[in-house]
Amino acid sequence: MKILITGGAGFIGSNFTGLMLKKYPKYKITVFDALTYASNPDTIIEFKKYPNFSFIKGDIRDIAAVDKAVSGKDAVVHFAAESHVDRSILDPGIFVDTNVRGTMNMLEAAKNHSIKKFIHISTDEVYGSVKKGKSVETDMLEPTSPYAASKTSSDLIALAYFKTFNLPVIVTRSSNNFGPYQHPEKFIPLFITNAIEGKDLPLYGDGKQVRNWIYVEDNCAAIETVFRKGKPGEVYNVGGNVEEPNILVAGTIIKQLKKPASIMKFVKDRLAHDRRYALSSAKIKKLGWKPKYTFTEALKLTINWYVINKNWWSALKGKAFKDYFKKAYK
Ligand code: NAD
Ligand code: TDX
Repeated sequence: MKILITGGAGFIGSNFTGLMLKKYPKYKITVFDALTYASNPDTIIEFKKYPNFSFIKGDIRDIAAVDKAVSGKDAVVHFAAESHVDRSILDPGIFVDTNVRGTMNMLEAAKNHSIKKFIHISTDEVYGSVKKGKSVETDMLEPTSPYAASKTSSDLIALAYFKTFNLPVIVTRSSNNFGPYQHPEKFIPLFITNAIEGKDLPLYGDGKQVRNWIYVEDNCAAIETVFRKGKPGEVYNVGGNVEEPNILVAGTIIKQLKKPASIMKFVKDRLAHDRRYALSSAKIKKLGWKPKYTFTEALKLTINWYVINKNWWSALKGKAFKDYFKKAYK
């Protein structure tokens, strides 16, 4: 089996690539990634020791590059995307180009090369803010941010390729991931690394927004389960087993790193900030998957990883990051 993984130099994609290389030494795994600001080339260095690994630097917006990479493969797992909500508020255009057009290029190449399995990685943000209960796969899609809207569009195009061309597309929609190799622009790694550096932790609004956190290893195990047992044309939610307000997560990080509570600072809220995400994972549980980690133990592992791997994340918090940060928080 030859598998193409897009976005394999990013957070979830690299964790998934690591899992597949270890679990399937006979599969040929190729990562296709543009190495944008969101990636760190150091992340994939250790993959180079696997004889079944190869890497292509390429952009999913480039039809010819995509076509060449997909040719000869059996399956595609498509993670590559612009993934940060705050950046989509500052610059929505690239979210449409990458997430919508880029995904469409992947689907078109997959159709032309008769790909046997196409896993499209989506998000709980497609459902929008959830007042009560939990989102199920058939709920109405009500995305809020340009990021979420671009992911919703790409979901629907992916499902259209199943319905129209019978391309064996499966969609996973996971909740907020955290764990090793996540870019420090995102909430949990930003707060951990700022606390380590003795900087303030910028909590948006009243800090009572709720996220349904999942450890990245659990999400990767879910994607692998769907890869083996998922049904073409179906959507699978993948939620963690905890719902936690941001302010409590921030408090736990501060406590574990033995920092003063005063570093937590309330700042202006994100525009159209979704109040709560909550997923029902009943459907994927029927395939035999369930999350292994509790939030408490996974957060501890994650904090320890960032303490030990300062070289990995400090490389991502240079001048370009500081310039972005100033624009995002002014
Ligand atoms: P990430 O930003 O860490 O990584 C994205 C990767 O895609 C990077 O390696 C980047 O270089 C690559 N990429 C970006 N644009 C590209 C392009 N035009 N061509 C080729 N490669 C490109 O993202 P992540 O957090 O790992 O998310 C991966 C996927 O999972 C995304 O589709 C995202 O929408 C989805 N998702 C993420 C979360 C989360 O909590 N992080 C939750 C649910 C779904
Ligand atoms: O500085 C911050 N302060 C803050 O209070 C940041 C960066 C975030 N927050 C809040 C906003 C959210 O309520 O923390 C929560 C989590 O924020 P993000 O890490 O930006 O995640 P979110 O917007 O929920 O989106 C994430 O989960 C769904 C991923 O970035 C998406 O790619 C995924 O689809």
